[in-house]
Amino acid sequence: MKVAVYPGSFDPVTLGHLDVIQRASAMFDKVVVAVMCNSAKTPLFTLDERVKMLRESVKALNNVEIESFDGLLIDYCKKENIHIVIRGLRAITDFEYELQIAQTNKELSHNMVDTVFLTTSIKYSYLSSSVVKEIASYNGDISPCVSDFVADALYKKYGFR
Ligand code: COD
Repeated sequence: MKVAVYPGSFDPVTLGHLDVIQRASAMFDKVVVAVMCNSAKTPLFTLDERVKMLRESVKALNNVEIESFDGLLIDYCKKENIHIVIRGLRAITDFEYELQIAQTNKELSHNMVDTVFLTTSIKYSYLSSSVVKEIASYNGDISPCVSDFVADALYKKYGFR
């Protein structure tokens, strides 16, 4: 069985992330979406909230599971016996960061973990969780960027609901 993990902060999950999850779920027997900690970012949503939003988002996809992990990605991969990591690429600016993570994970795992990159769908190429949070914090329209329940949660966080 071909299993892949799609790790990220998902703070919160956007339609860009969901597009990658849908496409990956058609390529692999099982996709585990792992909500992880990125030490460079301070999350708006708790781990629990991010997991719940993702579970709600992927409930129609039978071969997708949502998990969370506090630690190194390669330790999660080792624990779950997963050898493929999925990451998304939007622009050249993503590339340097993503390549560094991919090579680090490959080295740290002694070549046991490889990364597969899915390029963004053009309509979501501008989308990031940070952009969505910025728009929501000014009560702007985020309906083209996230699901309705994620939009609700964002407006609540910023005191607009
Ligand atoms: N279209 C396509 N892809 C997208 C889009 C979009 N619109 N938006 C985001 N993506 C991609 C991103 O490029 C990324 O590949 C993925 O979706 C997740 O994005 P984020 O922003 O939610 O997640 P990140 O980049 O903050 O996740 C980083 C991790 C948490 C995975 C990383 O920090 C990590 O592995 N942490 C655990 C500790 C560890 O193992 N560190 C060692 C690695 S150096």
